[in-house]
Amino acid sequence: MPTTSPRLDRMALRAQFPALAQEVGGHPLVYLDNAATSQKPQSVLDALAAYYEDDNANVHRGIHELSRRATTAFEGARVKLAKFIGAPDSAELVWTRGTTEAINLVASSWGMDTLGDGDEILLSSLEHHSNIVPWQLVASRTGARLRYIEMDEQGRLILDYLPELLTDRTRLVAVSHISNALGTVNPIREIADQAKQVGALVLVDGAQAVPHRRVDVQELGCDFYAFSGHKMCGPTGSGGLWARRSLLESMPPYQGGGEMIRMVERDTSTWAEIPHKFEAGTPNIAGAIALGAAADFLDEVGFNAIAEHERELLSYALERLDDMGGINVYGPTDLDERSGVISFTMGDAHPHDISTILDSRGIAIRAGHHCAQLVMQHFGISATARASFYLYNSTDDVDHLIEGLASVKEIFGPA
Ligand code: 7TS
Repeated sequence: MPTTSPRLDRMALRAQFPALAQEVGGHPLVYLDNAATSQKPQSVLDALAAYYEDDNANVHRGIHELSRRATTAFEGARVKLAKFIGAPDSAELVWTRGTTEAINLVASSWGMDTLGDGDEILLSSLEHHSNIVPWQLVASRTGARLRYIEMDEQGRLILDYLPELLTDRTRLVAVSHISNALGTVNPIREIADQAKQVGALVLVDGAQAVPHRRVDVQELGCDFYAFSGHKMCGPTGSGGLWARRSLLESMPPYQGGGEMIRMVERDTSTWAEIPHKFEAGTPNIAGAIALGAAADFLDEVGFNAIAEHERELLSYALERLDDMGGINVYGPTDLDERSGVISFTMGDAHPHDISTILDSRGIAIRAGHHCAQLVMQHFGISATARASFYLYNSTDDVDHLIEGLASVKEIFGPA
């Protein structure tokens, strides 16, 4: 495996992830469930521990040393993450529990405030449920209508129909940057450019993109960008929403409580400046700080090296699966149009059985509908098995997967 970065020296890189060193059922762990969540490097674990061991205090309120330190680290992480995704201004980055909360924030605040009868929200049938259900909730309360960009037989969005789908009623286009169920990489800039022509806003679900490639929210031309920390080497319960300043300033608060007000009176209140207006209550301070450490870690490895490595793994795995035969891989065949996610089925073997057999060999993959039931419906299936790669995976991991699948084949017979 060529290494373009010393950090991508596989053994050295793996050694930084303590959870990868364990055995499962007497086998070395082969972790291929990275689209669900990534493992965490020691530097992120250290940042979490250091906050609780040394600086533990609430932010923005205490006039004492620990609170000052906690606030500096918390707001420093915001600046770091804003830069990480190309945001022009760190006040435009709202901390959330992850992608789901970020999208719900936009739906509840912007959606409930501005949408009305007959307005249209354009989604895609590739979406994770967290970029569908919040819009269904808003649509049912506002009278807005949901429409969908459909996908082709390879799970690529059919953009030929976009000009007809985008009308003067379209208020929002909400699409994923990369599909978690198929790995399809969507041409966001192209979609955003067309959406702008009818004056629609664009929300991008970046849960599967920010961990794997350099994201620049300005280059993408979107208005909202949501992401999760736990898929990018950061802690669970961390993540964010980026939105243009003018939008955040015009949106009403999402939740009410401490931290988000300027002044409270008996019947009314006024709001704090962005981003605090959207951050009611004590935030996930340790999570934000450790997410900053995750961003540092990924920057140090470098996205060119990460992307190149994942593409090599994807190409190697697809070749080996093809050689094996009897495996139906979903998603685009052109590697330029997909990321390191391989969703597949194998004849009569149920994806849950595949996953259970692999688990007995220490191999972690995911099986199910991947919170993307519209994708499953499109292909007329109820579930797939899904292996997903990250920077610490190796061709050895792929070899173990192939051996495991060979034993599935033995049990279920050829497809
Ligand atoms: N959007 C996409 C594209 C996702 O892949 C996920 C999580 C979410 C949104 C929700 O992110 P959360 O961090 O708020 O939960 N995807 C998966 C998955 O594929 N397997 O487990 C979680």
